[in-house]
Amino acid sequence: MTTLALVGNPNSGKTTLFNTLTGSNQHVGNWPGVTVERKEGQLKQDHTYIIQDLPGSYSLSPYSSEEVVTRNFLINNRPRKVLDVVDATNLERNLYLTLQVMETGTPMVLILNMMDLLEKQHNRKINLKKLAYMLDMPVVGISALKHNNIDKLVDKIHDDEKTYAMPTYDPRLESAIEMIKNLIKDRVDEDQTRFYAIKIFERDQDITDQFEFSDKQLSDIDDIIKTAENIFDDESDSIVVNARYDYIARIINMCVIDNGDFSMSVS
Ligand code: GDP
Ligand code: K
Ligand code: MG
Repeated sequence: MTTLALVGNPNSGKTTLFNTLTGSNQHVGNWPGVTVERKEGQLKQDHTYIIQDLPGSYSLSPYSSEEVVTRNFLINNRPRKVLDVVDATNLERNLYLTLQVMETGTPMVLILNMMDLLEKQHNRKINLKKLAYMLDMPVVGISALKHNNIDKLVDKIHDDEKTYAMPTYDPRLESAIEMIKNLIKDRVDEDQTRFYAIKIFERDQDITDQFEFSDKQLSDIDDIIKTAENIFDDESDSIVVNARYDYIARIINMCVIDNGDFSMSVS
């Protein structure tokens, strides 16, 4: 059995896609300890694939039960691939979660859903090839509602999973992440080191506690974080938020064409 995790912002169309991919082969329950619905099902076209519909999330920070369930599943259950469902009409906002999923090192397929709606917005186009190139991962545009391009998505599900280049942020932030990575590198899987290092940098208490660091280590980590906070004149979690949005802005700049921009540039 191969587990695939459906991840995305609320209302990106995850459940619609889940129903399309699994048909009636579904099992619905609850996640242990929380009143968050748990849904899994077999891929209609190939029953060796189990699809887990994870709760809608905007981030992998412990702000809500939904986000905690989603992040624990990605980190602890290690699905073979993440099917990241993104609302194509809201690309900037949705990519914020995409970047965080990338930080976990899980192989991914980026699914731009709601392409039927995007196509009606004549002023905006997304270059999917460029997006795939920049994110270094498979990208497919679909409409879960209209069942467009589902066969293409199923092909990508069957492709061998691949790693991708990690998004990199401001070099001054990268050096802090690197120092924290060095402190934990023998204790976590290599592909998950970046996720853990960023969470520790953000002062995520749950994750930091898991490591049971010595007082000396905690004070070294605190020095690393405070040095970065002085350089950026900002709180560490907000440094990371800004770094992700800067990265997304660069991607949008390269991959999205707004007709408004076009008419300005020829005038
Ligand atoms: P979830 O919160 O991510 O599970 O999102 P849902 O699957 O519940 O979808 C949210 C809303 O978007 C529903 O009204 C769906 O019918 C609609 N929707 C989902 N996929 C598409 C799509 O590809 N095109 C359009 N036009 N609407 C969609
Ligand atoms: K919903
Ligand atoms: Mg849903």
